[in-house]
Amino acid sequence: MKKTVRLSLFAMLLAFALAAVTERSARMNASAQGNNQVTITNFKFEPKTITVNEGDTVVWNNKEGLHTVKSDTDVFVSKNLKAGETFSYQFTKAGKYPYHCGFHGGKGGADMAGTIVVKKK
Ligand SMILES: [Cu+2]
Repeated sequence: MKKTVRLSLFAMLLAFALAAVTERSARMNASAQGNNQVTITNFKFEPKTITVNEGDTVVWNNKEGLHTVKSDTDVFVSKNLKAGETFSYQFTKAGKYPYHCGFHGGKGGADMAGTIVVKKK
C-alpha cells in the first residue's frame, strides 16, 4: 500500500514535469518561429511583407534556387543562399526595411522583393 502511494505520487510529479517542459518548448518554438519567418522560393519572398517587433530576428528560409536577401539601403545582405540555407538578421530599430534578391529583384520592390516592417516595442 505504502509503495503504491509513493509510486503514484512519483508518477504524478513526473507528469507535471513533463507537461511543464512540453508547454515551455512549445512556447519557445512559437516565439522562435512566430511571424518572423520568410520563405524564399523561385522567385518570390513569402510573405512579401511581414511586421515584427524591435529586437526580433527574421529568418529567411530558402526552399529552392539560388537567391540573396539584400537590403535596399544596405542595412543587411546575405551570401548566395542555396536551397536549404537560411539567413537571419536581428532588427534593433523600428522602421521599414525594403529588400530584394540580388539576382532576381531590384530596389523599390521590383520583381523578387519584400519588406520587413519593424514596430517600436
Ligand atoms: Cu532570387
